[in-house]
Amino acid sequence: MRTKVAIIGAGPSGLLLSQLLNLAGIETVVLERKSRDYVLSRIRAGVLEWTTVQLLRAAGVGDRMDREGMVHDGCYLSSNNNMFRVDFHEACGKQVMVYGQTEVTRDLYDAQEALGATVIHDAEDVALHDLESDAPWVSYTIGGVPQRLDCDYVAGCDGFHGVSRPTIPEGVRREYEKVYPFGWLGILSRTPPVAEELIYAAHDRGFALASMRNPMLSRYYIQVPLTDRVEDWSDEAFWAELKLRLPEEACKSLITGPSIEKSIAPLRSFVTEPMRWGRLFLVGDAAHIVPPTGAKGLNLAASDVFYLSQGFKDFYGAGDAAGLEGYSQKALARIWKAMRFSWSMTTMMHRFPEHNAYERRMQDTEMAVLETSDTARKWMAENYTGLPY
Ligand code: RFL
Ligand code: PHB
Repeated sequence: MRTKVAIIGAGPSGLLLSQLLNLAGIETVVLERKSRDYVLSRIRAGVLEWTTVQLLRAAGVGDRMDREGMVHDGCYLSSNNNMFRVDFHEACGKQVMVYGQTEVTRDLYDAQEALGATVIHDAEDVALHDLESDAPWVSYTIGGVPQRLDCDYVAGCDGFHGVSRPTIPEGVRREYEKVYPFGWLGILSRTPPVAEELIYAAHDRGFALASMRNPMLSRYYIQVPLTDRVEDWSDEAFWAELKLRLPEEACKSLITGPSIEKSIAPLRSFVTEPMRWGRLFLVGDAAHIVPPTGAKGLNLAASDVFYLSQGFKDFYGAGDAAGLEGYSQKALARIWKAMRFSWSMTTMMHRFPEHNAYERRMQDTEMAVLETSDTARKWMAENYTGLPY
């Protein structure tokens, strides 16, 4: 088989890239290790920057998002029971869309099917070859039978644990990493959200987040030690701990119910440079990971896809390779700013086992600065709603 761009991974990065390229008449083949049902069972991001919203509309997958998604003009922050609101619209004239990653992925699958794009599931043993030549190719197996895909370029959209990044030789790859000494225990429950907007709560017992998917589906997280296991947390224990951390005012309207999903995610900041090697481009979580506190992971995947799809359009449309040449540098400039925002929100709002009384006071004071300074809230609002492409 032969195609122009071989795309490894059918997460949001891979499917959105494939969608934009196919719309522009550039042929792709997506190779995904898991089944479609498995991909669609993953519960992840919930907040879309406005630039992501516009990109999804441009990709022809905005209709259901515009009908069912919830536009939020602000969010609440709380510091040990003192809750205040950051009004994004007032601070920077922008807003975000609350619409689950699972729904974005489902919409992309449907749109890919309508376009007749090729997405191959259950592709195992994917390996990338001759990436420094003019004729790269990908080998894989389906049900144990070897397959070969020849292409012009490879887009590594295969997430943090994929094969694309490790294909870049160690001497070329530079990696920057910070692992945080805690994780997020998250649950999904068929209950109305506790508030009309998200609540990010810093508390002496640890961080908590109240989020949502729709008016009858809530998503809550609490910070837990890395040694905790999901089995250690009954639903009752989760709700009890959440109530202790969310502001009392909000807890009055908290409705609890059985969890329909429960999982623990470790928190990490990670960047690899460069994001291009020969004919391989890294996109999304394959190249970088942010802690979820800033809601940036999926949105960074979208901005990478934007830059790379523009590069391919210029190259195949007008023979102009400048966009492809400049992809890594352009994408990384935006990524590092989102890294800084995600790190600073995480550092301000979580309890670190190694922190002393001075460092705790600094965290409280940072929250107080956000509460009282228009300038600080403007900075947060600009970053949270998304920096321009
Ligand atoms: P994905 O989604 O990991 O998809 C990669 C795909 O590649 C496949 N794959 C392979 N395929 C073939 N061969 C191989 N060898 C392969 N290895 C892997 C995988 O099966 C998979 O289908 O990466 P992608 O597309 O770059 O998308 C990134 C986003 O999923 C991620 O950044 C976000 O979910 C992060 N994130 C959030 N981002 C936001 O913007 N806003 C949020 O509110 C937000 N909340 C979150 C999050 C991530 C979380 N977790 C669980 C890490 C909340 C959580 C709890
Ligand atoms: C979510 O709804 O899953 C979510 C929302 C905001 C975040 C992280 C996760 O910062």
